[in-house]
Amino acid sequence: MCKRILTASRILYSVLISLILCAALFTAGCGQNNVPVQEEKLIRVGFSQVGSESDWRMANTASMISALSEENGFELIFDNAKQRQENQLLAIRNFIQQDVDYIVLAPIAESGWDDVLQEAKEAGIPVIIVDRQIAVSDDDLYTSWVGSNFLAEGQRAVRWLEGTIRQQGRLNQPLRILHIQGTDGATAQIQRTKALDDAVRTHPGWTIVSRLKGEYTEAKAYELVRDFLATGQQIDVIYSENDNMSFGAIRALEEAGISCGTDKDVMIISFDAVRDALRQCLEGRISICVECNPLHGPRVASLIMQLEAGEIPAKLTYVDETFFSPGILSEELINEREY
Ligand code: GZL
Ligand code: ZN
Repeated sequence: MCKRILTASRILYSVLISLILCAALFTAGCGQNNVPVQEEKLIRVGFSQVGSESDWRMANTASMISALSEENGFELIFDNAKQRQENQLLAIRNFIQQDVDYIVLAPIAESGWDDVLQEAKEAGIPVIIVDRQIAVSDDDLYTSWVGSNFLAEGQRAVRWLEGTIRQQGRLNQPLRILHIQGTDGATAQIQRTKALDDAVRTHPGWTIVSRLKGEYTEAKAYELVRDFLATGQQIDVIYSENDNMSFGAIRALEEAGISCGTDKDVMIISFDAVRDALRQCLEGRISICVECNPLHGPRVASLIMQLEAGEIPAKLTYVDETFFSPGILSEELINEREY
């Protein structure tokens, strides 16, 4: 009898233990109020980038990737459009298909976005624009924009040019300008060009000898400037709408035996102020580097966190920028910069 009681109680005991163990295992994965602990939900962001045409663009991409990282709470889906708008439209439609939480667009040009942004709006996906701006029929098609005041950049450049020409005592002499433009229809191209056109209009002696479409790339600018110089036309200034095109122009000028610098044959005005351009400026080949800040990642991340918290962010956020000329620059200043 006793043996039987012993066995029965042993069975009861082991059933009890296994029940307690099961309960413990089951509750282990649960929070206080017995709700399954959710995996930390990542914020899914689709980012359509213009391409990788310039040092500036690479720095912009690096800034976005490091800010929209998993440890910062994001799942980033990145698309490089290789400088073709149709690839950006495709990327945005893919992001809508994947039902991302946010779309970030660095638009190659200002026009052509109404339809695809209407589709994003109908899908309930907020769109943040970075860098260049978009011209849309309804500003509600995007939530916020972060970027540069490109007109102010251009005005900084022409004000510096006027001051330098005055110092050289040649303000009322003819000034022959070679204008190398960025991608047609990009806000940076439109507004940097407007600043130059306004300055030429107010300085009778200034003329634009030729406008070259350099697409923001070194290779294209080199080709166009080399062919221009072969015509034998004389110039005093190159107004180059980004540093990579300036690098191409410098290569073509030096091949043609033309010196670059403020007191040399040709003065070069350049935009972006990436590290290699600052080096060329310190060495005197570029006369002024007008800064264009590519580090939009942290601003975009904080915009998204504001939206996540139900706040309404500013519609437009301009980044801070300055300019550099040889006198201001030093090796240590250049080494401290992030791009
Ligand atoms: C400016 C940006 C331009 C840079 C170029 O914010 O759109 O595009 O000036 C880049 O270097 O290619
Ligand atoms: Zn539970």
